Amino acid sequence: MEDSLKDRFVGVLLATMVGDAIGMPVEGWDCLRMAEQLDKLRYLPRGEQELATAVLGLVTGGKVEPGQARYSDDTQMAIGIAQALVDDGEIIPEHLARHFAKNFQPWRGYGPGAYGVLDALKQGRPWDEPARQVFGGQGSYGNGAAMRVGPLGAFYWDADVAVIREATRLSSLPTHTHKHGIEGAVVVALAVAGALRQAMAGAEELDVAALLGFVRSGVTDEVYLKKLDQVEDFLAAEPEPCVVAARLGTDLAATLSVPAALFAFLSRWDSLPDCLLYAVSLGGDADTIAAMAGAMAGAFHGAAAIPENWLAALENGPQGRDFAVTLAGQLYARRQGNLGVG
Ligand code: F2R
Ligand code: MG
Repeated sequence: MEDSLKDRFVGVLLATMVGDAIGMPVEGWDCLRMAEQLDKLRYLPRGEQELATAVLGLVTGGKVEPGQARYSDDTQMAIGIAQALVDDGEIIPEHLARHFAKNFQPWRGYGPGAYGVLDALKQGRPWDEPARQVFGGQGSYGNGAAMRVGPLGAFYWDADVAVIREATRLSSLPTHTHKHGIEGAVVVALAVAGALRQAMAGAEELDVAALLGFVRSGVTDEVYLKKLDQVEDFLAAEPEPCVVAARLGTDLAATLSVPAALFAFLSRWDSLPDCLLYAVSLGGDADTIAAMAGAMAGAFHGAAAIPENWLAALENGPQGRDFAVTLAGQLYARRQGNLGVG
């Protein structure tokens, strides 16, 4: 029982990293281009592809040399959340901001708003100023708060919905203060927690309707509620991937990428690799959609479901794959300690 929970904490962080790494080289490709290229790549010998050969090899089932798949800002920030929870046992935004700033490697592909915020934090600005001031004082509605929240969903897997909402809100504030940026993170955190709940209750098959209901129970924003309705309709109708992409969105905005990640998980929950490949195939913000779907699938299946060649391909230097496994183990221990059983 405890091993299974720990494996799912590890699964959340590692599948975030894998989804991020396989989607990153094709981030920004539209869905039709993805379909065309993936189809071509399937028949090309490895080494002939122009772009991101090694990592696309993962997507197309090829062999990839160890350590070649690099992660981006999505995983770097998820690491920051896990570290903050390990340190504090709760989200203290000021401390979380410090972790984000300490980990910040500008070349990891941050969104422009987040880049400026983290740069300002690194220079010592008060933790809550830059995020409030960005985008003319509106705050960011990008998916940056959602893409990183998987470890928080795991940590609060059996908490009340209101507790998950509040912890998620606090985790968004150092970079994302717009209500759509925050609510997107709430959707992902609830999906991760709900998936983990079902798995720990012994479910071998995901109860898709129950998971959607659980997420809906914690969402208040009308835009997201409408998107959840659309996700439900698509689950029944199973349109072509590029129709899903066009209707749900695959953009950097949270409202236009979180629903696609949820759909990828709910429609492909029975196989973690299929779920991630489908998420990438939607195109657009592929790394982030796959990172979010990965967190959900990792919560349900655990790290054991990640193909070995995908794990082997992940970068493994400082804060790489092995570090993530250790960190997720610490997050699990911290959570068990909080419960007085660890
Ligand atoms: N930065 C990237 N990808 C760069 C683009 C790659 C490719 N060439 C492509 O075309 O897709 N990826 C990383 O950024 C995303 C996470 O972003 P985050 O942390 O939310 O950043 P930011 O800058 O705050 O928001 C993202 C964009 O959303 C728009 N936006 C947000 N709030 C806005 C507001 N209030 N008003 C107007 N626009 C707003 C802006 O365009 C922001 O740049 C992930 O995909 C990660 O992988
Ligand atoms: Mg992205």
